[in-house]
Amino acid sequence: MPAPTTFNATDYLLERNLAQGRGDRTAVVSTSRTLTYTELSAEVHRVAGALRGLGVRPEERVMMCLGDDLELFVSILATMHLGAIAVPTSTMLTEPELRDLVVDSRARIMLTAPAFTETAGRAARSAPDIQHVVEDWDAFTGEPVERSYPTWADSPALWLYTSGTTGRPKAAMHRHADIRTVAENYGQRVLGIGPGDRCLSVAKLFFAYGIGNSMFFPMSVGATAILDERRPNPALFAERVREEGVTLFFGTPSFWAPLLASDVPDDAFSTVRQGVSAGEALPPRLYHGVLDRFGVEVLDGIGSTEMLHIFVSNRPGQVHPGSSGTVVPGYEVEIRDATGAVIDGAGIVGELYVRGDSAAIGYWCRAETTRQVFLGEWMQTGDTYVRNSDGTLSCLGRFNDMLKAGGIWVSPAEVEDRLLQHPDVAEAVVVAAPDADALDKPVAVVVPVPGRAVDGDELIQWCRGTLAAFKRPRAVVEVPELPKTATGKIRRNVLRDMVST
Ligand code: 3SK
Repeated sequence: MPAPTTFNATDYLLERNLAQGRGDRTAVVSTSRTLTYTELSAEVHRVAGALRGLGVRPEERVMMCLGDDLELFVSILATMHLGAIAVPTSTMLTEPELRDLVVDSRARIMLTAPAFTETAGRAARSAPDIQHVVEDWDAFTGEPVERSYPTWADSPALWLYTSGTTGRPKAAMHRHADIRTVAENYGQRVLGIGPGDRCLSVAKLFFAYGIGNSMFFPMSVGATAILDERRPNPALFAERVREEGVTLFFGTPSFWAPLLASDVPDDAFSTVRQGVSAGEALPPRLYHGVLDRFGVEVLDGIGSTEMLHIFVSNRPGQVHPGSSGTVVPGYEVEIRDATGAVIDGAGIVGELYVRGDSAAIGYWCRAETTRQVFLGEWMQTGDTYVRNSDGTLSCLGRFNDMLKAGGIWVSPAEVEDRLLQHPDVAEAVVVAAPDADALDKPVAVVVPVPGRAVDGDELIQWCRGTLAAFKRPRAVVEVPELPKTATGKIRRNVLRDMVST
């Protein structure tokens, strides 16, 4: 039997740049420090030593809850360098939400920071398998590990938790090879990224979209990543674009909409050669607004955590507003009807399926869900799509009930559970409704307990108590009863129409 191919993603992203004479180039600029590729390599080896000091072994999960700064950037690379699995998690979750992930992953180590003591620190300390919680980064050091572990292309490298198409968060498991695949397919072949590019992303490193934008794409060609751990406020990010001479800017519709409503100067993005948008469909109004006012052409595309990055995208100079564009090199897509038959023609609505080499190997400990989503080489996206007569593809929403708010999956069931814990609520349903910018946000439709009335603001506050802010309903609509089918199923489409008008 031939030996598997040895391939380590940290070698590809980091050491290859040193070997190819790019060691003096700037690899990463955070709000606190700037590192060349040579300096970054030394940091990665040092943190790998610290991890080894904690007994980290190849293929063991190392969980991280950190903002977009050097500690997180270096930790991800150091973990993969050791052959272990990097598990960056959202910094937006509450303690119970994070605890579920820590327990699910069975990680022994949590890398975090004092800013997250109340969430990640507490979540980790109460999880049965955790043995080390690292918060003091000055003390976290060790004998440098110079040589990477000889992982195979198929070895697990990165887990990303997603609510995805089926509610309960689950870890999509990615291989070392997937990282090179997305860097080449989208970063290089679609964006044409080169060593002179300077990348800034509003999506953070714990998202698939963010880690591609801020790590895989720039490092795959010796370019520069600009990190910013702050919330993506238009004025702050526009300032950063100008200060750092950003050339590739990765946004989401939830960023472009407030940017257009802000008084950011019209020349603020003059260094940007290309804008990118993902997370949810970019309304044409936002595309034209950003182009007309800031002179930035924004490429809308669709990706998924399961495919690691974008697999359908518009192309530079050939944008079809209101569409996700065409399939990215290295992928194939099909639109299928409810029986699974492939729809060939234009104008017929169906569900989008994709195949390509960056597909996750499955979800950690979710055999049934894995079998439902990964069908041989194909992955069922859960998105409703239509092929336009010019060959481009347009997204029409979700095939099931999951919704996306600000580009992040929200499970209605999770929010409904919380609402139902309130003593005044008898029944609750959460659906997506477009806001003033035509971007979906969760809205709760509730039936009060007989004899009681609900207070919308109080219910929203109630949700804030245990749910991450992006999941909270933005509005509450009180109804005397819910529309149901003859078999008692809630007619969510009726409620969606009701709150959307
Ligand atoms: O939501 C998307 O479109 C997306 C894009 C790139 C990577 C990951 C995701 C979820």
